[in-house]
Amino acid sequence: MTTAATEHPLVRDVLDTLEKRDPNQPEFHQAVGEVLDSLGPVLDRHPEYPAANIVKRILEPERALQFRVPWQDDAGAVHVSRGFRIEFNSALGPYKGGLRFHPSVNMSILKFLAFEQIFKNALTGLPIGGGKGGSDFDPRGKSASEVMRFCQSFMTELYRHIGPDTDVPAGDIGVGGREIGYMFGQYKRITNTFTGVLTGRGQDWGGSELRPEATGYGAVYFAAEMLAVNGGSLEGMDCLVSGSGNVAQFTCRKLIELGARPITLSDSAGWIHDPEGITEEKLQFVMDLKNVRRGRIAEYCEHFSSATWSPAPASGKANALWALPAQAAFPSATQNEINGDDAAAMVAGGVTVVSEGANMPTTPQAQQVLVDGGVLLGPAKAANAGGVAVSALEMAQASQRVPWTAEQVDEHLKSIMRRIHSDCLEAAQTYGFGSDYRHGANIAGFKKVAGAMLDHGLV
Ligand code: NDP
Ligand code: 2IT
Repeated sequence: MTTAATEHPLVRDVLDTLEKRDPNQPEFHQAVGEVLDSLGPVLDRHPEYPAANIVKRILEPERALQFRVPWQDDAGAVHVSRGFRIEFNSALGPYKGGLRFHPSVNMSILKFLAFEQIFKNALTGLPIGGGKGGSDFDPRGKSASEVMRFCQSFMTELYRHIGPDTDVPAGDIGVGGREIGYMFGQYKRITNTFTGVLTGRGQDWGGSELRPEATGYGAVYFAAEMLAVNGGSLEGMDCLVSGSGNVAQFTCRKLIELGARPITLSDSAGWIHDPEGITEEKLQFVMDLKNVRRGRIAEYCEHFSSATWSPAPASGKANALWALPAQAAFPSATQNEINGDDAAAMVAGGVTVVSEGANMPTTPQAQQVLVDGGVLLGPAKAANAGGVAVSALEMAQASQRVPWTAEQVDEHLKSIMRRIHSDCLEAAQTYGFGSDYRHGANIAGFKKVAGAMLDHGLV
């Protein structure tokens, strides 16, 4: 990216060094570029940050672990997957962030996710540092016992690096309640402790009410906040939703509750368009399909004749899902799922608000097209922070050994999303970025972390 901000001499130097040192980490460079793009005016106004070399320090993970995960399939064949945990920054609290199990997982993807997590977690206002981990293990097509053996082997190494006051993983792509259960069981067995070491636990064994719902609900609350500032609301809007996993499902549920109409869902094989709208009844079908039977979203069309299915485009190509006429969009699948062409199609199709449920779903080009097109763009580190925020509330409940009601958690979630929204807007305005939430999120998150790093001295 070459904007005025990345031309700040310090920022340019940092980016050049990063690209030379880690040439094979494009997703990490992209995530770093996005944050640095906002920091020019901050560094000019706060000489204490350059003086302490905060930018270079913040780009280096405190610890990046990679380990071997051997496991056996049901036929007895031996496999070896790679396990990772990036403990990126603990200035604000224990490392906190999800685990992703997907064949694409590598150091670059996990470093981008862990880096984003630092600022997202700072925005929640709760005491959590930034981390991320996972494996290139592919859960698709594996039996429950294969998944269990894999999770146990993964935790047999990971357990020594984590702890309720050290590093608290949770779910992400390919890791939901089932996997958290298997990993928690193994951690408990090895350490003989029952603690809040993982979040997203089952509600009978320490999990918070509304943690499964929190990311999707939070992304919808954030969109509602952005619209409210401009006198609008989600009611009556047709909404494009991608993905069909945890985030997409609960995004749909909250949209339906608020009187909006989700009309699309997708998975790695393709996407469905239901112009009559995805209702709560249809969503129940999707939840059973995806969470229990673990099938493809194409099956939706066999049950609901109003819908059509289209195959996923080749990697990097435009996705016609984003070209459908609609007023709001909630990308909730994966990184870089919206490119510049998709963004142009969204603007042409009438989209006025985008709330990023997935992490880094829009390329830098797409973001620029959306912002230039007058679209309200809620960046991932703000818009999807509801999930990790409720994870931090789960940690609080684990420390208290007292569960909260769903109403209490929802009230906290709503007020956290409202405050993140206003903090982003205020930071953007203070540093000359108008109402650009991307810059606001980066600046508000960065300043909290940088301030704590200064307070802690050179560590
Ligand atoms: P799930 O595993 O529950 O669902 C992921 C969905 O995205 C599935 O529909 C999956 O399709 C699809 N998908 C995954 N990878 C790809 C790909 N490479 N190409 C196309 N489709 C893909 O994960 P979540 O819903 O938890 O996560 C979705 C996004 O939200 C991720 O970016 C994650 O980092 C982010 N996020 C999640 C949070 C959480 O609390 N879970 C919190 C904040 C952000 P298929 O079914 O075919 O695999
Ligand atoms: O990207 C994310 O914020 C998550 N996957 C949730 C992390 C968490 O610790 O709940």
